[in-house]
Parts: sequence; structure tokens; C-alpha cells
Amino acid sequence: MERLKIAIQRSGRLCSESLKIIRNCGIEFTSPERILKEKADNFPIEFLYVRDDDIPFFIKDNVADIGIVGSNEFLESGLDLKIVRDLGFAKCRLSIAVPKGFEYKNLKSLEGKRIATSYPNILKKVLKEAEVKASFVKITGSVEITPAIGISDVICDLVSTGTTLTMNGLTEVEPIYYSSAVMIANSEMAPEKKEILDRLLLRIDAVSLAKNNKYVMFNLPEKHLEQVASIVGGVKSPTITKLMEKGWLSVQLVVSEDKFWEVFEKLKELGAQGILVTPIEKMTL
Ligand code: PRT
Ligand code: ZN
Repeated sequence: MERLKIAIQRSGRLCSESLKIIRNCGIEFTSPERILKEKADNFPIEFLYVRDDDIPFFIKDNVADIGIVGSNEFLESGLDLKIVRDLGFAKCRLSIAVPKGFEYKNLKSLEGKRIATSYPNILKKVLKEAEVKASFVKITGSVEITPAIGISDVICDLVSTGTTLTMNGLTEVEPIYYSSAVMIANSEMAPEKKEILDRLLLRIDAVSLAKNNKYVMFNLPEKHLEQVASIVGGVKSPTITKLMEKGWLSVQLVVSEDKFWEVFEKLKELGAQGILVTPIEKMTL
């Protein structure tokens, strides 16, 4: 049987969330611990557990068909692959950070400086566009210590909370790229593999749509029905059932997570009672 090969980070920040997404799609497999390859039990997919930096290159060389990486890694690789989904986790930014006493105004302040980074390709492109000439020191770990030991003047590194920078006496002065985990794929894929990928994406979309929506049920005075219809943008019009008590309806609808509290408050204002909110497991439009 043809299997779609997916490269997943073996250990690190991306690993468990990547596997969780696949598991939430109902795909069963045993454990990623210390094995290189694994086949799913109930879906034509095979896992390859590797270092994240290698994932774009493995896809390019057809060792894997798809993979999950930070978009920063993908961009840095410079490879011609397709981003098929932004998975929205492992969000971070690639930022310029400077030590105390360094006067930073804008990218021009980096003219002639030595910049330590793990992402020289992304940085070079940004500086080229800003017409700034600088030199680059490629460092793969602990970039944040390099100004203190005299290897660099400033750094360009990934930041999420900013704690690492602060602890090393550095100040974040300019984000140059915003990253999140993405699913990437070879731009040329055999039709059978493409079909498996489409099945996988359908499931991923159903799970993420469900995660971003809530199912809301409540009782409402009949006279306010029109107003409810205008404040909620459900999947389709709300489902309405008449209650035994005259003048009252039971209403069921889907509300997106980001609008939930706003809708909730308006429903209260309209006299809604017994509001019941439940998560949705899977959903399609
Ligand atoms: O071993 P392998 O090569 O597979 O893993 P890795 O060590 O290269 O990568 P890993 O697991 O650290 O990160 C994988 C991906 O997670 C990155 O490519 C980013 O897309 C994403 N990500 C999200 C981050 C961070 N947040 C992050 N904070 N990657 C790294 N960091 C580091 C940063 O480099 C700095 O050292 O965490 C430190 C800063 O964190 P704060 O919270 O103190 O700002
Ligand atoms: Zn890595």
C-alpha cells in the first residue's frame, strides 16, 4: 500500500503538538520514542522522526513527502516547497537584539556590525532590502551569549517570551519575521500521495474548525428571534424548536470562539436563559 511519509521533529518544541494534531485526526500509532520510522495503524501514513532543520531537505530529496516545521526553518532553507497549512502553534518572532549601550534606531544602525544568528539567509534578505551591509556569524545554539564573549556586536534570534534575552542583558529592538508551525509538502507529488494528503488535510481542517467554534444552546423569548439571527453568524441559520411554554423558543447555534463573549453578552441582554455551551469535536462547513 502507498503511504504518505510525514517528517516530524523527533524531540523539541514542535514534536508533541505535531503528534497531537495527527492523533486528533483519529490516526493511531504507538510511540515516537527513539525510533526513526513508524507506520500508522489505521491510515496510510508513515512517520519519520528527525531534527527539524533537516525536514525541508528531506522533503526536497523525497525522503519524506510532507513535514511539520517552524516557518522560520522553512524560509531559511530557501527550498521551493509548498506550505499546505499554517498550523498556528509554536508562534515566535525572529528579532534583532542588542546589548546595553548599543544605540539602535533602525536597521541602518547595523551597518558594518557583526551579527550572530542561526538564520543568516532570512536576515541577509531583510538587510539587503534595507541596503545595510553587515557581517554574519552563523551560530547554531546559544546565540544570546555571543555579544558578551565578543563574538558578535548584536544578535538576531528567535524570541517568544523574551526571558532569554533579558537574562543575557539584551534588548529586543526589531522583529524581522513572525513564525509559526506549518505543514510543508513537496510541490510535485504522485496522485496517490496527493489523495492521501487531501484526506489528511480534510481531517486537520475539521478538527481546527471545531476547535475554533462552540455549540451554544439557550431559551429565548420568541419576540427576540430576529435580533439573535442578526448578531450571530452561525454555520447556517440557528436551529429553532418551540418550547412548551408559550412565547419561548429553544435556539441552537454555532459561534466562533473569538466572537463568543460578545455574543454571550448580547444574548443575555435579549433575555436568553439557560445558556449552555459545549465544545465541538469535529466540524465541516
Ligand atoms: O533538535 P532539533 O534541531 O530538532 O530542535 P531545535 O533545538 O532546533 O528546535 P526547537 O525545538 O528549540 O524549536 C523548534 C521550533 O520552535 C523553532 O524552529 C521555532 O519555529 C519554534 N519556536 C517557538 C522556538 C521558540 N518558540 C523559542 N522560543 N524556537 C526556539 N526558541 C528559543 C530561542 O531560540 C531562544 O533561545 O527559545 C529561546 C527564547 O525563548 P524566550 O521564551 O525566552 O523568548
Ligand atoms: Zn533544529
